[in-house]
Amino acid sequence: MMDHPFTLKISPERGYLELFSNHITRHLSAMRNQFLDKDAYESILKKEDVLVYEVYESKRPEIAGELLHGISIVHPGKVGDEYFMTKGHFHSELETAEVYYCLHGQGMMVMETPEGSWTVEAFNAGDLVYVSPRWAHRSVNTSLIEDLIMLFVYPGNAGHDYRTIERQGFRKMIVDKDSQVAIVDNPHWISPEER
Ligand code: S6P
Ligand code: ZN
Repeated sequence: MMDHPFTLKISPERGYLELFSNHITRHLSAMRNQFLDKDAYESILKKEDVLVYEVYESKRPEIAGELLHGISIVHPGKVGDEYFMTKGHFHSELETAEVYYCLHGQGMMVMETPEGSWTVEAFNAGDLVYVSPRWAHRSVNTSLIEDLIMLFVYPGNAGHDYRTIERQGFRKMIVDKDSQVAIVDNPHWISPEER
């Protein structure tokens, strides 16, 4: 099958959404055990199952050669001291990269390799973050007021491995420490030696 090229309008006026064909919503209830502060998590959840982030995908075949793309929106907020963030994942096909372009807001990309190397990239609107092959990635909204809106592009055959991060966590967490954004160790992280 040969698809015809196409253009998508991406603009704040259109809510970034026009012609996107799949809408994924992740509420707090879908993020159990991802945030460190369990009491804060339960107490927010008791009041409301808040929408933490959403993704608008332009559906393409999930095969090598295609480029999957869409918009992710991480809403502002915290669970305890920890900023709202995505679940985060490795690509099942580990040797696949991803590009994120920040359209609005500010954030941090938390990344790590299966061997436990880690890095955190801070970015603002207009910045591009390149996630190299092999690096798990999680986007964190470090604003408590504005949405973090990103365009992402990655290979069609990448796939998602959420289970590894659900099990071992990310090594670093992004928290609000005395009204400053801070990178701290995750005390629950399971190191490669412990796995
Ligand atoms: C997919 C890409 C993004 C994320 C989105 C939500 O490879 O990295 O589209 O899916 O940022 O994050 P997550 O971790 O819930 O998939
Ligand atoms: Zn990805």
